[in-house]
Amino acid sequence: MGLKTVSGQGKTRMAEASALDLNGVAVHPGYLDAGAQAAMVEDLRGVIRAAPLYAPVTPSGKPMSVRMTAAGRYGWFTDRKGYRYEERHPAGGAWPAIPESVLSVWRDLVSAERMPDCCLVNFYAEGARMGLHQDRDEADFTWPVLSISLGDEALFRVGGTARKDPTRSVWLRSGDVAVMGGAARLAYHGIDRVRPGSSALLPKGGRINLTLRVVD
Ligand SMILES: O=C(O)CCC(=O)C(=O)O
Repeated sequence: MGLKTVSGQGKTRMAEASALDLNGVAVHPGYLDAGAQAAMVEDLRGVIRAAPLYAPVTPSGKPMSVRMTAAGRYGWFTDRKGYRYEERHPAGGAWPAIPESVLSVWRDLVSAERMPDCCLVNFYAEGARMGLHQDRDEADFTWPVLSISLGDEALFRVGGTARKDPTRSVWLRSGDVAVMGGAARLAYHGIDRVRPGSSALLPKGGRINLTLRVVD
């Protein structure tokens, strides 16, 4: 597989020229090199300082195993009142801006015309997972969802647009980027498990997933 060099932020990333196709989801293995991953984590420390990770609860009252925060105009949010986008962190402040290092991945792989409104930050400690679901709280499904993996490896499962459709899985590694667009925009997807200690990117271990979405 050939490699192409992508520049952005004055840094150089190596991106594989062709993506893997997982039920229509384009997975770009090794999209961010080690330097770009470390720089992005540094930017995310600023996001988390301004908008600390919190423990979300589903509408049925079940605690989610991931911890969450967000950057951008909106944060995706869940509590007993339902799934929705909120303009403020639960502590009351506006969400911080989406770091340029993150926006540059969106620009490279999705669009330079329209930036995402929300960068959801999911943190997976050991044992955290995310059940099979569709991303459908946005107004316009013509915009893809872009997802960046940092830290420990995670088993990513993707099905079709019906819950019963057959699924396929791939291990997402630190620096991988997945784009869910076209027919796969509404594909069911989830994280079955994380492999603890599989990456040294985060000093205390774990996995960060960034999910970028156009909301309205
Ligand atoms: O952690 C991941 O890779 C997927 C996250 C996800 O599916 C979501 O936030 O909707």
